Amino acid sequence: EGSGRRVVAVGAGLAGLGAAQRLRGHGSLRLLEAAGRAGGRVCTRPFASGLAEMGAHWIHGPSPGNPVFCLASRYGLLGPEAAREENQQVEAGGHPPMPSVTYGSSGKVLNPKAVREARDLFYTLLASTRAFQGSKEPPWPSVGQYVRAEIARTVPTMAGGQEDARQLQLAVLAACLKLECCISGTHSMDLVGLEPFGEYVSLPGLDCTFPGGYSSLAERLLLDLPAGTVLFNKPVRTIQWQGSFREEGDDARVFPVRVECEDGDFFLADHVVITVPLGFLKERHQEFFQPPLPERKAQAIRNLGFGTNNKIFLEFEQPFWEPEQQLLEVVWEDESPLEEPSGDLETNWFRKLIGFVVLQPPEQHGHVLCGFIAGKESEHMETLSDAEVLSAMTRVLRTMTGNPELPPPRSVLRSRWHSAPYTRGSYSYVAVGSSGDDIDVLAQPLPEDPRDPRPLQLLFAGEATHRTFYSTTHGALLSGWREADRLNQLFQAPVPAPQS
Ligand code: 6YU
Repeated sequence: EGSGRRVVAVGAGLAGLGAAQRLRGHGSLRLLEAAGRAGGRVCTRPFASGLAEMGAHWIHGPSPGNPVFCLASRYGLLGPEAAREENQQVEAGGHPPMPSVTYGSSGKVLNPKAVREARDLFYTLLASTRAFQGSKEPPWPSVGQYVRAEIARTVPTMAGGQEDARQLQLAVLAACLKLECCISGTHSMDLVGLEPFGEYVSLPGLDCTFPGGYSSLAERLLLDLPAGTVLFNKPVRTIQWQGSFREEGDDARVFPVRVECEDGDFFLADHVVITVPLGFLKERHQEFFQPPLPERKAQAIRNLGFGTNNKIFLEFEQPFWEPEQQLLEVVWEDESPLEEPSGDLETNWFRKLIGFVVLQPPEQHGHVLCGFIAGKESEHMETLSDAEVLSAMTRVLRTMTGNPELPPPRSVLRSRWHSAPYTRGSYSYVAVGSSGDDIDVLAQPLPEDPRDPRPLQLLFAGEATHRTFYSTTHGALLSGWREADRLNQLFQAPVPAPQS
């Protein structure tokens, strides 16, 4: 029986909420959350006349194998489109097609055929990275180096050898690499390991959004928990483990773990489920755990990648785009993946922006574009004022549309995931020098010895602990369920007779 076991979970994102959902009814559970709300990187805010997703945007691969899709459907949180059988069968391989227009920095819309040709080449190259999964000797350490080497090989025959057309293809390929940086949440694809890249699994289904906001899922999960389970504004400062802690006035029970909050409050526990983001762990793991984590675990935290992808929402009085367009892409026509990008963040940061998704439907959202920008440029953007971001975006759009009078957006809202002290970035990737094994090491509970008389003191969940679905909401949810199941199994196991 699990009754009497005390469990603390740290972090009320989808991993923490998922764990809490499955632990209901077993022992006593407290969920400590640093912020004043649940959801973590699922974060919907009001903007313009509708909603803005500051974090997770889509259900990636909404189909029966996706637990976020299943839960959201069960709770009735999705629109009729998402529920359609045909939508659940689309194999988009993580790059769903959207009606789009591609603007060039010369102020003209680029020839869709030329753009498609370059993009097809890029996705063929990206798909070919799968061949290196498990390879002992991949030709290059990173996805970026591999893709660029392959591009260099095709340059002589590219666009029939016509110089102008070739330059355009290269510029589009440079834009494709930036988009991939957003998808992987990294500064450069040169940081993303080639061999492990193919381990990430994309599920079938045409990516969909939550009409009432992604946060409606977190709120629904919260609602199902017994009142008082979650304590908000309770950042945890340290987790002491392998200890012998007693509650004042109760000498009978001894707990191996003591969780101390920044406000001095503390909680004694048998088990702690840790769901804080990898970015937080990277920065704080040394002081956060006492004693510190075993070297293997610390190494995995250092090895795995955690970068930044941010969004910039712009509200316009009137749309300058056509109603059917869902994606406005930008291409800097003087760029090439074969040349070093200009390293000057302050003057050129906005060149990393890949373009804008049009929020649909306009009747709900107003005329709103959502820009995406990854990497160091994105982190630099976080340090600027709203007015500076708005004016840079206005300049980009005027350049791209060739209309120097294009009215500036009426308002701006952006995410700042790198500066967020309890996140420190957007999501994880498998960096050069790490592998899927590091994800499994990160996910291993502690103490390591399975015969330890006080097992499962520290359990690790969160998107970065899911080997094939890292960087997603379904990866996060599944990781929370996984650790709850681990505990539930322990609680159901017969208690061994005390040894004399
Ligand atoms: C998805 C999508 N999406 C965009 C952007 C971001 C993310 N993701 P949480 O952080 O949620 O919870 C931890 C909690 O812990 C948190 O509340 C903290 O406050 C708290 N905490 C921390 N420290 C604490 C302390 N000391 N004490 C107490 N509490 C503490 N995922 O499925 N679809 O469209 C996007 C996107 C801008 C930032 C996303 C998307 C990622 C998800 O948001 C994220 O994985 C989960 O929400 C994390 O949940 P969690 O519980 O683990 O942590 C090949 C290959 C490539 C691989 N990548 C391809 C996939 C593409 C990923 N997609 C991203 C795209 C977008 C647009």
